[in-house]
Amino acid sequence: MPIMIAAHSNVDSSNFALDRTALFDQRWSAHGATLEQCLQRIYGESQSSTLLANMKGALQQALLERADELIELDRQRAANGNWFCQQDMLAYCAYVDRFAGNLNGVRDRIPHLQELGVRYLHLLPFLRARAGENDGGFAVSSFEEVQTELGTVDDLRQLCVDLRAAGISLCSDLVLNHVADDHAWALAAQQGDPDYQAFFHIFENREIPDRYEQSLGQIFPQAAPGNFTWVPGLQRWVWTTFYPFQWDLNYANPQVLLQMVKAMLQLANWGIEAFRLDSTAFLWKRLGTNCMNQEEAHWILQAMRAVVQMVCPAVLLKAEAIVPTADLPPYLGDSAKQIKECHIAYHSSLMAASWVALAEQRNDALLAVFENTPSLPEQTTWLNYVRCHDDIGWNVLRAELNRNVDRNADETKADQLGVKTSALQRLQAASNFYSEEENSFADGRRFQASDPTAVHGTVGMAASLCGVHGLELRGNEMAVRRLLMLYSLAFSFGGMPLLYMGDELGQTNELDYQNDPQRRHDARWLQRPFFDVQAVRRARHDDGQSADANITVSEEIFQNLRRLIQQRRALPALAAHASRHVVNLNNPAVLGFVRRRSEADHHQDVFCLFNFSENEQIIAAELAQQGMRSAGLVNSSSEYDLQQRRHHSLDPDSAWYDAERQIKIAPYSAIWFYA
Ligand code: OTU
Repeated sequence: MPIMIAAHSNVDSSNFALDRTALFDQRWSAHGATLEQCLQRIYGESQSSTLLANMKGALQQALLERADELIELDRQRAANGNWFCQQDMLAYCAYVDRFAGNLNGVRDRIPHLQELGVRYLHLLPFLRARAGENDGGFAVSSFEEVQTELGTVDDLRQLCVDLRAAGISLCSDLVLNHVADDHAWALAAQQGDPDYQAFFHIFENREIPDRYEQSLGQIFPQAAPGNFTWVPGLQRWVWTTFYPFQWDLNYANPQVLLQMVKAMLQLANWGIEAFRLDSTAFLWKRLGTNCMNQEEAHWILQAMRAVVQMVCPAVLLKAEAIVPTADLPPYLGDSAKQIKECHIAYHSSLMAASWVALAEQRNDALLAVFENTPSLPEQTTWLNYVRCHDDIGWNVLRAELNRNVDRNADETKADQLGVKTSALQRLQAASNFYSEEENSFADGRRFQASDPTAVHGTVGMAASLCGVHGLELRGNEMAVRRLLMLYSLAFSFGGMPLLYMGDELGQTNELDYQNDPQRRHDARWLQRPFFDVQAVRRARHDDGQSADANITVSEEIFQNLRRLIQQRRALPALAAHASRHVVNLNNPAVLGFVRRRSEADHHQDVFCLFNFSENEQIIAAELAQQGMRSAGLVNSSSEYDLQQRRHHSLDPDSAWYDAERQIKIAPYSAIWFYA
């Protein structure tokens, strides 16, 4: 249920300051020591005590300024810490201008979000960005202003209120790693202010940059090669991991963390309920490493979490760390060590592996990711997605697929699975499959590759990568099944699934960016289309067309996704923390797993099956039973109650046949069995 907040809460204003002071003291005694410890680790004893004192002041101030209704929200969420881990959680992601023109336009789209069952809305960067090229808003010029074309701070606050009333939490990007070269800090640095020069990594000559470069990767090797930029105004080199106009912040300077914490708290007090912490892996630089996932980066995030606990415990932190599965768990903290970090983390290797599985018509890339995905710490969740505004980066899977080859050292077995090729070759093949291969259904493009041995990323809307061409369903049936199957996996794996704007309508690639000199070098714009209002009208039959007029791709996808989301909401075993057990079905094209909510009540289990191949697959009941037994889901002598279960399928041709005792799964289809 959405949390409803009364417009006026009845806090006695005379006691207000006193209450807040007491509240702060109480929270400081619970979390102040954690913050202190993080700061000490990052900055050492002497620097950290001044920072701690300054931060404490900023926190107290922010708590005093926090609106009563948000304090009430904090209280409710703190009492129900798993609120975002339930099976009714669904995220949606969009650019403000492309989705709805501006922030007020987003308010008008709330009914569309509600119709889908969305509970969490990530709007891509809407704060004031650099004039001209700005990496889709990821070059932030001010954390205190909204981009003029998108609206005002008041519009943003009103949007937060309206979304909250509709049970939707607004998520904002908080770009931690860098600011735009026209942010006030960067301008002051360019004017020679030493205090602000210390906000960045600035070098007199190439000596140190060259040493770092030896072990650094590259994000945009074609559009923005190298990690350092010569700034003529400074006559110095500046660290710029991403575009030359995005200056990396120097977190070794305690002032940087203090300013970013203040920026976050102001946004939280405007009503933002979640932060997507952009580029979290890159926050700390260490010579001789790739400067990703350093332990100091984790301490910074843990410090931010402690801050949230003290000022705005309703707020969620989401780590955007596009890293191999093995490097991901620390971003969610560690229950055994009582470390809290982010609440949510993008599961990018799961996303990439599901596209590999679709290309290869084989489940083993996914199995490797499943195996390496640890169970979630309390009150945390994965962000499971099919597509987002960035490229699909295949290289996160390299370690996993290599290991997979080793695991199948037995030659015959490896042959059977076809996994003898190296990880690099497999990923190269997947990348080619989605971008240039002639005899592939996919219509994507290559994105820049980071080094000669790395695999090119892939860009394109999900529907295009699945092979959708044109508006009518006829001829696109297989493509639609592929898209729905991938979403079905994101909905059932366990975590918060994310719908990327346009996918609910099967929107395809948009080529207009090629005519825009500010965007044409960045092919990610291929998958950042304008919301197709006509397609929604058609999908909902709002356009006066009768339901039996030619069915469109949009209608088929929209209606099926809605059904899937509704079904998911009714299945508690699909919540993030229910356990997941892979069931071996002895069929490399079929992925099967059981989600189990309670050891005591198997009745609530959901058995999920996915057919990644272009051919129908048949699973004999006996085989499914064997798989259940060897996964330990029932004991060796008992039967799993498959017959008595209902099933939800995206395809009428997929079904359970009692007489034949077999499950038939149509090509590129998913089935959920539930009681
Ligand atoms: C993030 O991206 C954002 O999602 C991108 O849109 C921005 O361009 C970038 O930061 C800079 O702010 O590695 O973990 O397509 O996957 O740049 C941070 C490449 C990132 C992105 C990558 C990503």
